[in-house]
Amino acid sequence: MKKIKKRVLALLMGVGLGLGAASSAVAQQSLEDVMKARGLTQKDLLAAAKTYTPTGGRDEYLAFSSGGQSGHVIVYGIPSMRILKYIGVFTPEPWQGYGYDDESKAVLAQGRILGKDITFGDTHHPALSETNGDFDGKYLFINDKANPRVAVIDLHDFETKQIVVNPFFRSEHGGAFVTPNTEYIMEATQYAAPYTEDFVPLEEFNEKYRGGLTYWKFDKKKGRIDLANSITIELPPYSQDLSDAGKGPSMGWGFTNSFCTERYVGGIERGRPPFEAGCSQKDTDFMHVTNWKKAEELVKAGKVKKSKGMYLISIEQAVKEEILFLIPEPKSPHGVDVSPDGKFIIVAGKLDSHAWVYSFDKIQKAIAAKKFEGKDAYGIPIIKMKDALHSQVQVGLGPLHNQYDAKQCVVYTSIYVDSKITKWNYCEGKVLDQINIHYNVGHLVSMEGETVSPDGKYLIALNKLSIDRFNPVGPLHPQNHQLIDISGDKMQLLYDMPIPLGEPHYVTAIKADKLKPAIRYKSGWDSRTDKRSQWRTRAGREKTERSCDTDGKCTVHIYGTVIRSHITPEIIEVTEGDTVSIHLTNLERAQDETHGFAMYSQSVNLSIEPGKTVSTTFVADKAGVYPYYCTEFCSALHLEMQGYLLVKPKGYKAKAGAIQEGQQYTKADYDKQVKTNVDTQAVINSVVGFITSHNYKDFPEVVALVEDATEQLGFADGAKKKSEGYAAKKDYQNSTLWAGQWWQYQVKAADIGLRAKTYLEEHDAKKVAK
Ligand code: RUQ
Ligand code: CUA
Repeated sequence: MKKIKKRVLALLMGVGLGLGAASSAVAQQSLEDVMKARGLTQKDLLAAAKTYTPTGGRDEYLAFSSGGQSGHVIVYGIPSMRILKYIGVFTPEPWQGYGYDDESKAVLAQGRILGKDITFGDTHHPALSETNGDFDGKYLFINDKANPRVAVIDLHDFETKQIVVNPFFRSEHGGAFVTPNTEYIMEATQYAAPYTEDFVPLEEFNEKYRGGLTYWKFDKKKGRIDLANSITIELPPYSQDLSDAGKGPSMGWGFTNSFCTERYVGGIERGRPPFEAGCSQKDTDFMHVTNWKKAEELVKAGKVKKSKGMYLISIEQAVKEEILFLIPEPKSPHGVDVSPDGKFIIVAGKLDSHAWVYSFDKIQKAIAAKKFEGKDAYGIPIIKMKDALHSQVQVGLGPLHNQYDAKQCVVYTSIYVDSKITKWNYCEGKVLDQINIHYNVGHLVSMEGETVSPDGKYLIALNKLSIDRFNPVGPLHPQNHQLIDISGDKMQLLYDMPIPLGEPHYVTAIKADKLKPAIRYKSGWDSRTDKRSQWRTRAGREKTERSCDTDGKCTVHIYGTVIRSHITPEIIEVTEGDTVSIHLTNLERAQDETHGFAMYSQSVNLSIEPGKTVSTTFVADKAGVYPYYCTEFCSALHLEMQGYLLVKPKGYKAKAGAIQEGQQYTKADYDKQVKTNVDTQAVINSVVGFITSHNYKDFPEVVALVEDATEQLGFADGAKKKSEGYAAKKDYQNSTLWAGQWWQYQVKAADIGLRAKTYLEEHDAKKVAK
């Protein structure tokens, strides 16, 4: 019994013991010893204490960062700055099976452009869904600058559900930004191009090239963008940049920056001065002010024509209907950020040292009085800067973006050239504090800083260069996100976090308790369409169906399942030339029991989380033997979670005879295995005794574990019956093998039971009377 207990425990513990000695040595050191050895100051310790998160601890905020050129989204915790997940969005991501299973391939295929697969994206601006101007924790949107696309990520499971391609644009930058109730997601062009797909010479730039602003309609019930009810407003060929949606008094309006309103076209090789020279001549560019509420009313009144599947409002119509205005803004501006109360819009001028505060009230007064300084070349009325400006504040050289604090009138502006962050008061127009950044800060993010009720607390600087901040890893450097404490009057730098995955332009951060992600899927779930999969399979219902069309082309559908620690089926037989479609359902209910599925030479790699059904389809075009296995270390017998795809040559005749087993078993073997099982059961019973003698029902985590363990014991019982059946027939080969399977289920149950026991011990569970 002792020996068995040891054996079970050893098996369950696997590797990873032996830390005891080292940790007790550390415990003997004093804090001063460590500070001395590592050269740390009191200030360092304070910063460490503000970010350090003890084992098992959770973060207060979650950050969703663009993954830049990786086309992914990076999720990390604040203040620990621990990376939690990369979400595959525009780029395949094998760990999640994204771009490898049929279901997610279909999502990526929505992003095809001009008939081509685009397997990368230049992700820039993540935006969280809002209700009444506050983050609601339901969806995340992100844009792709290189290929004008927007993706929808459902925060119920952190998976990408939809990609939409802008039918008019050839490039974009300013997206995604959401309106206060996620009515629309804003996406503006960057580099002007013709709205048609044909060739138009650059000589016709002013007449035929166009910018634009799309208000993508979001269907909250379906959780998807609705192209048919989306609205694009045609804009002049200025390089539109970032946007922001109005709120409170400015609800219904949108603001979009631009640069290169000179409409300059470079051409170094033609002897022309380059873009950068011609695009920075004028002292001011234009802020575009758009009225999306009114645009929506026009659509409802049937006044807007459809083009390429959505509503398109021409510049002419936009001017006539008074939904589009321009206001001069500092040359080559970047961020345009509406204040939490919706009364002000702060614009930072990249080539200027000022931040410019516009008053929405003044803008409205000018519009109402039809007080304009003139029109641009496309007939759009221009509001005089003086008539719209509240104040103009010197914040540093090269201001880019703004983020709001919980404190009234306080805003933080990233200062690119000076490598600083400036904290200032935009109501009174005075600078409050500055901090150095390493180096050349781009965006910055405060906690829920884009909403009607920013939380303040932390600020993260997203830096364009890291230079000497980390151990060198070759010419391509990691990115550097710097965490800053903004809870006091003075900003305090807490932490440098390297990001090794593309240039993360923008981050948005939400209070973690607003997110309610699922632990498992409903059984047989297709997570990409959010419906039960037509390929779902229940335990015991696994099957293979082969059908051939009249040309003799055959398709084999395998309805399979995965559960600790086997894949059903374990042997798949097909004929050379067959199309093979493997559909796997994870039968697990337990938390974190994901199984993988990888196969030799077919580029097949699936991630099957509890409840999920995924498929992979390929042509078995070469006869041969193709092992497959589970890629997640899911259990002690994970390595045995394996199988073979046998692709038989056409016309193959099976040889006579059964599979030769390497081992022959006797009654003695059977009895030995049964004894092991009986002893194991005693261990399980003692664990069960411990659990049930405590108030485990007060711990939902433990209740879930107990359910899982009970299920495993049910399977053990099934195997036990089979084993005993064969033993009764004196078939000791099969009885011993099934007794082994019975033991496997016991081991899994014991594993879960011990986890539950440990949990109860760590959480000081109380003894209860039975
Ligand atoms: S912007 S360059 Cu968000 Cu500063 Cu993309
Ligand atoms: Cu399932 Cu390893």
